Amino acid sequence: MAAKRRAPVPVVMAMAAAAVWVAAVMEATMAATYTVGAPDGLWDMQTDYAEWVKPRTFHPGDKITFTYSPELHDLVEVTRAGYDACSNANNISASRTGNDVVPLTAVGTRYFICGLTGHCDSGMKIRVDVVAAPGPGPAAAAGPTSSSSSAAPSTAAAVVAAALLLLNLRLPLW
Ligand SMILES: [Cu+2]
Repeated sequence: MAAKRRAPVPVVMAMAAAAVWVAAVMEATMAATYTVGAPDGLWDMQTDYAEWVKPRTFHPGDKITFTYSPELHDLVEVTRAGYDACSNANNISASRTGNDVVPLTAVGTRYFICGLTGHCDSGMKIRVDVVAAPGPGPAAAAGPTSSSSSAAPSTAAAVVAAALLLLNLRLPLW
């Protein structure tokens, strides 16, 4: 039945669109959003951020959200030097919405502090290492963390490949 070679063009296009849609959904579910400090804390004076980042692995495409009361805190992205010195004098960016979403766009280390006097010195500072997502193969399963974002591109590619295969065979999907 795979030899039935008369799928009308609209069906083929619908299937291609479905493949793209599936791939997009896969990508969306693979990229993770983390609320800084959650679930036990938030962006506050109590959370130990070194402990918070330890079991987590951040990849490009992930996002981190800083949730806090803007009356009490703010968010300043700083350089390594600013982080070490708790200084926001040469900040990279600053925001104070109380719900600041920061996309982790690339591999590298990001530094954030609270800019209010004394807060960074009291521990309100976080360093986030963004590392490349593992490639295809066993390495993806061997990681110590359970980050759901591993192997996103390769999985999405596999879905597209499978969808294209189905498309080629013209199996009756619906
Ligand atoms: Cu603060």
